[in-house]
Amino acid sequence: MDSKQATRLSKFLSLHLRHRPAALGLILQEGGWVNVDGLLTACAAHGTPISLPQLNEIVEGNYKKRFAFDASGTRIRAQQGHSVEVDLQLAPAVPPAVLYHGTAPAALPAIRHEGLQKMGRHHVHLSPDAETARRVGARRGQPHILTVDAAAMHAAGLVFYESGNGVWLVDAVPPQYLGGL
Ligand code: HQG
Repeated sequence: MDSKQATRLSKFLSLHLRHRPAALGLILQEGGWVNVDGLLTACAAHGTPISLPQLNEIVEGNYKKRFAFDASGTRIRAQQGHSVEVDLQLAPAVPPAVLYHGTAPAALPAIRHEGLQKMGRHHVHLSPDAETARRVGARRGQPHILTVDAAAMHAAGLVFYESGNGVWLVDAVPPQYLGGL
């Protein structure tokens, strides 16, 4: 599979495992899981056949680890980024002292005012290093990098989760915890 096809199939899977499972006739199980067999059958039935080796390649080859199999390998889910109501059953975790968020300069006035909000997602997504944050922010043009005083937030009782792929998730980041505004 060439990288163009891998990207196309990965986007197709993201769309359905995060946002529109019903469009493939799928219902996400608790934790966001679907059966691999059912997923591949549904993809084929909807005009986008994906073989099991291709699926393995997408899951393993994706540098962001967007998708994960369960321990038995019979189920798959998106690790984060859902818009459908789903409980990913993530355990609260102690964050690194400092986390990073890459955003667009145009968003800064609103962020100064109300902090980071989850917008269309279930959580605010934070990166463990500035380089990753830069890549996330670059999706919207010239990125602006904010630092997040995660240690202080954690000490104040705000709850963090770590998705399976190294993204840190939190409900909101009030402006007083942001650096670089
Ligand atoms: C901004 C991709 C105005 C926020 C990436 C961001 C990441 C505000 C945008 C993952 C705001 C939301 C998440 C406020 C936040 N006022 N704008 N108060 N608070 N924003 O895409 O963090 O490809 O929902 O800065 O790589 O950019 O999906 O979040 O610019 O890991 O796997 O509102 O999405 O991963 O944008 O990206 P998003 P994000 P995937």
